[in-house]
Amino acid sequence: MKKLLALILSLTMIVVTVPAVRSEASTIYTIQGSSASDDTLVSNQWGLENDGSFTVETQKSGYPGNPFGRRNGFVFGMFSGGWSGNTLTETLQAVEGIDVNAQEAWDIYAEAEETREVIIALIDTGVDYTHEDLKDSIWTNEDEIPNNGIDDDNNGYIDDYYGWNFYNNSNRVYQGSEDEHGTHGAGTIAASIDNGTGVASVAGNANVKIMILKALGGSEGSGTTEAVVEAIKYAEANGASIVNLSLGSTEDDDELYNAIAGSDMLFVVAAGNGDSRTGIGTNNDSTPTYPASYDLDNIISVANISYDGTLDSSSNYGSNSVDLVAPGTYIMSTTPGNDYGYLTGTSMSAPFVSAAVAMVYSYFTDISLADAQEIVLNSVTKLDSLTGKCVTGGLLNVAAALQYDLSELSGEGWSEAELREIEEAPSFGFGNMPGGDFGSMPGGGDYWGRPGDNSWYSPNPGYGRGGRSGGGYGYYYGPGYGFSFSWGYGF
Ligand SMILES: [Ca+2]
Ligand SMILES: [Ca+2]
Ligand SMILES: [Ca+2]
Ligand SMILES: [Ca+2]
Repeated sequence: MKKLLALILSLTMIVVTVPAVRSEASTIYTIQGSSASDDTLVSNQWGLENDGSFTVETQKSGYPGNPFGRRNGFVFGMFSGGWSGNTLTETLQAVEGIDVNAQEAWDIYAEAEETREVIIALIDTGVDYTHEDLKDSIWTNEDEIPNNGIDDDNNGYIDDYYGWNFYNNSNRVYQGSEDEHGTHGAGTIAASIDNGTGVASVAGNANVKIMILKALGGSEGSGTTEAVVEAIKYAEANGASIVNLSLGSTEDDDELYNAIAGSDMLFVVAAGNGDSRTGIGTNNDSTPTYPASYDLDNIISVANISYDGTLDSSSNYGSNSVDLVAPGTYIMSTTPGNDYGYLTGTSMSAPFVSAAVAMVYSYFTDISLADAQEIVLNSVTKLDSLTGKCVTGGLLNVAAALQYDLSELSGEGWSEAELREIEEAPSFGFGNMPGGDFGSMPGGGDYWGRPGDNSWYSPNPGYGRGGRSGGGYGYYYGPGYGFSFSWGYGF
């Protein structure tokens, strides 16, 4: 029985990343007058500079199908005149100044006499590294000769020139359309600025490179924590200092915790997109999501602010466990095949912060990563709408971070990360199973079951684990047996 449980455990250690795609059709109006750069789509990027003209008209009427369509260009929600009647039209206008002050940040950074190269490991789906707006910002392993079938740098990975694919266990870090999520995040971090095409980004003109570590894939954008952990080890061994994790699960996992706790890298993590049944963000303080909610010094947890200056309704929050917010609603960025499109979710917010920390760490060449983290968190733009929603109560402000007075730094660091003992889960106990046939498993940790509450869960006392996010299944086990379904949510 124990061996079988171990097998179930290893098969169900799953983390997922799926953007919180909108289910309604929408029209985007952008009439911004002045562009911050000559990138053709930059007027759609309210997160960089927001003059208040960005507007989304939403028409709700059970529009079937994927509102993102083919995502060819920036025309979003291509519903035609054939679709009419019973529509509810809502218009939401942007609020000027709800942005990360990118233009000013670019100008400040450009004046630096000296910068250092910073590598951000993007542990996600793959990335289209041939994309016209990304190809100049992709890390390559200079000690590896590509395509010769030899592990030239002796790091255990053959021909890992662009990173590694831990999902398929190969060196092919771009697999096509399933790699949209990572490609989109990469564009927010470091799409080429002022190259006359596509989008701009936070750190596209900075000394920042993206290491592509594909750990998620398939139509659901899911993967095992084992793959994520291996990717973390690769990142640290091959020169990354910041890890972007736009992924998560309501299921806790000791190995993931230990990998982060034992690392000297900084992890920027999406706070999560709430409950898929209601579409409403949840409180990570009381309903943790992992790894965002781990109480570790080297984690920054990021929530999603909308263009009107309020927390997006789908975003998780937490006055103790979520650090700050960054733009995450209708974010325009790169998608596979030289394409561009909007996505929404905390997955879109985290890359803004990863890029910002990287810029700060690159710009101030003598500070530690913990210092860079402190600078970014202490230089947010505080907003009344965020009171009680996150630790800082503020929105990422990259320009303010680059103007930080270094004499204000506390000097406290976390360079020697320490492992925390993980308490072993009890093998029996009492408690209520969630109500209903399809109740969500409680977030994270161990769950104590009571016999007879829901007979198809388990006839015996035992404990379960939180259901996976992303609409898959959770599991429940104990001295008896059991299995339960859980509606999850994407990131
Ligand atoms: Ca601004
Ligand atoms: Ca190698
Ligand atoms: Ca080679
Ligand atoms: Ca561009």
